[in-house]
Amino acid sequence: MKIILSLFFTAFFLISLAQKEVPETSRSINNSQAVFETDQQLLKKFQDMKFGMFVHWGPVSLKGTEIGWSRGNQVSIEEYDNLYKQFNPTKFNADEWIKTLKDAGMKYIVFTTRHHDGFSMWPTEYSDYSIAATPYKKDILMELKKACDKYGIMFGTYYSICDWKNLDYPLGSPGGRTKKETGNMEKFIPFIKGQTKELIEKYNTKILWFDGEWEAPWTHEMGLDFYQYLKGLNQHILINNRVDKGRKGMEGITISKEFAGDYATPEQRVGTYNVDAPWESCITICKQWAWKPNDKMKSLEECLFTLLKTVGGGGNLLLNVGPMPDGRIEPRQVERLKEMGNWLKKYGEAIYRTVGGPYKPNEWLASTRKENNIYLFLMDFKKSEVRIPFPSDVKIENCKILGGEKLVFKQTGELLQFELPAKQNELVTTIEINIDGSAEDIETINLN
Ligand code: JFZ
Repeated sequence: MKIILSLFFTAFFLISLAQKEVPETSRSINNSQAVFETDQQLLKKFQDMKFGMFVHWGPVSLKGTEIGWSRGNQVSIEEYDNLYKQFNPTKFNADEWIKTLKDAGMKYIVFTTRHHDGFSMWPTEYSDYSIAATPYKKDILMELKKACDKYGIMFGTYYSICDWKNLDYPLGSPGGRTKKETGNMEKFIPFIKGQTKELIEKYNTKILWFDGEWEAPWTHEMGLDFYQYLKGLNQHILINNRVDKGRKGMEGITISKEFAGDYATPEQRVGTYNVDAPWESCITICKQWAWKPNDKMKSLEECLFTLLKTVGGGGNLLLNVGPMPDGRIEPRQVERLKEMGNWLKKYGEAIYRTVGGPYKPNEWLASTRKENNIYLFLMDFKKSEVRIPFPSDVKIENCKILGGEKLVFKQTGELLQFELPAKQNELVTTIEINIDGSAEDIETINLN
């Protein structure tokens, strides 16, 4: 008996040792000053979520013009900076927003806490230019955070490094094209460090979505220092690649491991296929980031195909809404999001917790994979037969319409063929292919 027990404890000890020794594999950046670690467990959870809600909101919604950018452009600086005195979104209901988010099949939120216009949407200790000074007064950010906690939604915050109103930030409106004599980054950096510390410690944000890093006053050294400062406050947060200077224009792809940031952020476009590095496309449901009356809204087809091409390319989609000045999300935007959610209720298993590929997305096909399954999304597909390349050394065991009938397929050499039943009356035909082996081992396949 003693021998059995000692064997058991030895085995248990060795297993636990092995578990302990498995390094927390981190994509880290070795820089002369420091090593930057990404919480891989949190990153995987974020990537598995695939679909989030971006929210651009502030007193500028009273004008229906673009947040930050319309200051000193369509709206005079004087008028823009006094809008907060009328900002009273009495119909704001955080639970309603988060229910809309969940009904869309979204799993996380990124909310603009302070955009380039310098207005803070929470009662920050570091500025009087905040929600506390409005007729509304209430802490919108805390209400959102509590609603996220209540409904199991990951809470994330957008924060602009540039601040075209703050006298300590060297550039001003319109669009950062003017210079302030009062500019002093040595005073400005403690301000943004103090504010972001509040977002981490008081609101427990899990995502710090930076922006406004592209201007000259913000340097690579400042970006590295800021990233390290923030991770020093909480190692278990994700910080995008706009904290530093690694974003290549609107591409958003972190160019190398030289720059800080846990994931890349292509903007207003589906990111380039990449299943080896984390990325998220941020795209507006309308044209403008902030609310605009009668703005052109994307069709369900465009929204759905954007999601499929993004996830099929290995990324997340952060789809943006701009709430109205009364605090509601426009009913037509709510409806579009609900339509997205209805599709995801039926086919979400082919989206969540998958990996992009193996086919690089094109105009009519996107794909994902999980365990021994490959999912194909045929977008607006008019033909009755599918003929695509397929690795001859991977054995297909089954092929079916996801949630529907089995398909007769033929796998000959490097070719897979199957007939589709009579025209599906859906925008997307979703196919599940079961294979013998792990679908993630399949090399990327280019469809010309
Ligand atoms: C930025 C913001 O300016 C924009 O308002 C929104 O918040 C988006 C998510 O992020 O978009 C940019 C960033 C940089 C440029 C243009 C738009 N640029 O350098 O021209």
